[in-house]
Amino acid sequence: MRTAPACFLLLLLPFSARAGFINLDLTPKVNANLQSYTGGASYPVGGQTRQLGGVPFTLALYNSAPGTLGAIQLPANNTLTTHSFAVNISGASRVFTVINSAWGALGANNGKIEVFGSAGAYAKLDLIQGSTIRDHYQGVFQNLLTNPTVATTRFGNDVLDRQVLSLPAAFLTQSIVEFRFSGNGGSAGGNGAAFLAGVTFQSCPADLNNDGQVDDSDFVLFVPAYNTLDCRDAGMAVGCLSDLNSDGVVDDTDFTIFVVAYNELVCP
Ligand SMILES: [Ca+2]
Ligand SMILES: [Ca+2]
Repeated sequence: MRTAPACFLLLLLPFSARAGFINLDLTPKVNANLQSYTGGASYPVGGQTRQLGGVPFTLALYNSAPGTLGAIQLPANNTLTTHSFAVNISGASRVFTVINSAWGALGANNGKIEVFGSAGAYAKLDLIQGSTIRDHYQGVFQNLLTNPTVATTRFGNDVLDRQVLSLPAAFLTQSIVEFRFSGNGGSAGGNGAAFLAGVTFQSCPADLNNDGQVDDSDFVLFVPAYNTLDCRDAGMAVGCLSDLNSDGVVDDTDFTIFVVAYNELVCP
């Protein structure tokens, strides 16, 4: 609580604060090089951590080769394909992904991401063309994207779209033990085959400046987002991370979540 003396908090913080963002390394399952895709030479290369839609992601290399950008590409063969990662992440509130597709047709369901808790907690995000994902190259196939929680970063004529999955409260007391990316790749050149280029888990989302506590420094970041309201507004901070419940607007619901974390002060 905020009534603790400052000297006590100074002693406490180094031992209780934790990293807000935890990056998943996709390298073991990378099977494609996005640099070789249409327009893909404009993409950043792997082997670095890069901010996309306000969130840091660890970008992978393809076959450890310099100048590549690794991704996990679902095949375009109408066969359900599943990529699973065993993880151990406690206290997560949100999962961010970087997903686009090769090709795409409006409305097609190209798969899903799922997270599984240590005691049965579960959450998923469907990968629907026009809502949460689209073709990576802007100009052909399906380029529409309507979900206000998806944040786009442009690289020439290509994009990387960052999705967010808000987790139910059960994940605050259960560890995430598995992350899963799966889908039916559709037909070659047709409905769309999704690829995954980044995964980042987040705890303590109200810690907007990512320093391990929720205080006035975060409040001054929250207020302009609250006043802007709509995540699609050009004046909104990149990634709209103040939208704590991931519904596309920063409103009283988010403020209520923020206040609870502010009163706790130190991230759990
Ligand atoms: Ca903070
Ligand atoms: Ca919201």
